[in-house]
Amino acid sequence: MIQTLEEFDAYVAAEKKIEPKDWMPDGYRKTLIRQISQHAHSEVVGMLPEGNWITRAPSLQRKAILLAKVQDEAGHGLYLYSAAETLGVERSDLVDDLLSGKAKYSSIFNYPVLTWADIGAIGWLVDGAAILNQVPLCRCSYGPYSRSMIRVCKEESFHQRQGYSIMVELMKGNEAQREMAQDALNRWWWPSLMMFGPSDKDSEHSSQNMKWKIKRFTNDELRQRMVDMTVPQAECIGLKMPDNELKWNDETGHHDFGEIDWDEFYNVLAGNGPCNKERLAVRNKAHNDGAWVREGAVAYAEKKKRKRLKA
Ligand code: BYC
Repeated sequence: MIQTLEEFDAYVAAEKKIEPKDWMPDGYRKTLIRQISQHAHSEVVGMLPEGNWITRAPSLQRKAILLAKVQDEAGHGLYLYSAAETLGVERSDLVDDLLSGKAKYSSIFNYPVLTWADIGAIGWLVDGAAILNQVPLCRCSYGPYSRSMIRVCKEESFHQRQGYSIMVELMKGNEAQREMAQDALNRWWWPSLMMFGPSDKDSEHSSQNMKWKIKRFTNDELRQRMVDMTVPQAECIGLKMPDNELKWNDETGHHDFGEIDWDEFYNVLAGNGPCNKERLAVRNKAHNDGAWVREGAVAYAEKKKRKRLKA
């Protein structure tokens, strides 16, 4: 068991995992609680935009797939809240911070889902971005977080494929369907790039979190990967990226791309995106409506405890 800063540093340097009972710097604990809880909230709020489309999926098969995907997100939220709890916080406090609007969750879930093609774009782009961000987190220095990411990434990979497959189908369809797919890409592309966080020069946590091996790549490195990975996928099915400055750069071996609208990003983070208020209102209602389930679970646990004590 790690007991000193020297041992902690040596473990991190040797790529060994830090476990809940190990000694760790306060800042390490704090940043992990912040990141893991924000991540958990994102999974939970992420169910809302897609959940709205379960009843409107165009076929039984698409409905079953979407239902499974949304359930997966709930599971991801649960693993992540559990991982956060290993750091000494209560899940109910984390949830309270989400419900009151104090805690952050991913900016991406504050945009409206207007058509079925948006469900395709979300799977393809949002889950695509999630995979790029989360695969390196499987190697994060904190054991419980890194292990929870393994299963999450496997499931995200299926989510990404289901999204791309919706886009492929729409692009094989009639003109109206192709326009719907293009319109969804136009609206989701820039917000998806914002998912990776502020540019490196403005990212306050990156440098320390890289030293602690929580983060393995910077926000801009992962964003560049997203662009390089997605552009050929769009071209392959006849979609045009909504960025006039996008072009391949032979010298760097990457795509150059346009500037993100950072005012929009910070505005969404400040709670003023198109759907921030609606998302929190729906989440609060779901929490209040579910009070009886929590009360029932607590009563049952107490009954079992009483029985155990009697025996
Ligand atoms: N949205 O110093 P920085 C999913 C905040 S779930 C909102 O670069 P860091 C999915 C950041 O938290 C997707 N806030 O921070 C689910 C920090 O705020 P505080 C979620 C953002 O931590 C369902 C401040 O800006 N994924 O994919 O080094 C269905 C400064 O940023 C955002 C995760 O949570 C944003 N986009 O890097 C489908 C992955 N970006 O706390 C899909 C885990 C930044 O100082 N998280 N902020 O007030 C991470 O990898 C990192 O936390 C981030 C940010 C890359 C997001």
